[in-house]
Amino acid sequence: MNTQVFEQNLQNLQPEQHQIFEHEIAKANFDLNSYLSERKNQVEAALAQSIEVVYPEKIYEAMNYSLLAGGKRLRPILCLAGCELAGGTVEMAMPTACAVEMIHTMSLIHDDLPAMDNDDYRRGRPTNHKVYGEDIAILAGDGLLAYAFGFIISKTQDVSAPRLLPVVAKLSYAVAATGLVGGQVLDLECEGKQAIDVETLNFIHTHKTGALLEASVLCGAMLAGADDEVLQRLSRYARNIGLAFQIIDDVLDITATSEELGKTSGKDEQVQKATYPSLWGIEESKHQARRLVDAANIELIPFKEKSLPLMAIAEYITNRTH
Ligand code: GRG
Repeated sequence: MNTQVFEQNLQNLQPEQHQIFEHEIAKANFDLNSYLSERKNQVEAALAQSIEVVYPEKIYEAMNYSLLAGGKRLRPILCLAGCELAGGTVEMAMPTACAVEMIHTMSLIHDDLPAMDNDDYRRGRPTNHKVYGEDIAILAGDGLLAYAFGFIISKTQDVSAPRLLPVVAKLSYAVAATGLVGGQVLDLECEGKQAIDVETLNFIHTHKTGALLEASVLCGAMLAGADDEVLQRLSRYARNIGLAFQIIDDVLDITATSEELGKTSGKDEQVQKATYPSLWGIEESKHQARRLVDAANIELIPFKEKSLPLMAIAEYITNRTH
């Protein structure tokens, strides 16, 4: 790859010139599909070994039922990519990558419960409570959440304790009322209200969806000892892709089938939920997502060719079909 041309082109980038990113990624011969499938396989292998089924078997089976049900594994892949960009290794970040997927999975289990979104279908299978009952599904979520933090601390190698502690704290605040839980509460409060403004919608999704995506990238980079300048760039990158991810999620809820999504499509319309397409329409929503991805990628320019995986993941977020 001609790094100099890459750098010059990207330095002059205007937010609307997303073709330049696509062009540079293609020119660098970066094969996103191979990258994603390789990382996904590594994550699947690590997750498959992460929870041993012991007595009382039922709870471990319920945890593994949802954890090992597939999914895009976007958050763990972001964590590994954040670590590699900052000079670390996949091995160093894998326990944290598994932990973010455990936390994400528990949030899906709880989100699907009758008291929340009340859904029967997730990751192409009946939801956890449909198989194990509500009591066990709640406990499976609790079990995954608590286990995730211990897993980072006990399984991470080649990272000093002073470097590991802030990673655990960052992840904790991303999940707490300061992050995912807070976003979910506001989401519940806004249920049935179509007339919410874009600031409220942004608050919900920067917390409910964005906080864990951001923590995934940042925790990966923190494990590798990234400095503040790098972390701030990655934070802005992640906030932008987090919102773009949610906008596309809202669009796909309208345009994709349940089979494609592996979860019930058309749910937002059914429960009269305020979404980005309900505020802006589908085409403008896609345009806004595109702008956010461009803004995200601009943050990565100083990292030159090291930025290619994160840039390509950002492109994938707007082009995805499920
Ligand atoms: C975290 C303590 C704690 C409680 C949970 C229920 C709840 C509080 C929060 C809801 C969080 C939630 C479900 C956010 C939606 C995020 C989102 C867009 C999920 C879909 O993610 P994908 O598309 O799914 O990455 P896959 O299946 O591919 O992993």
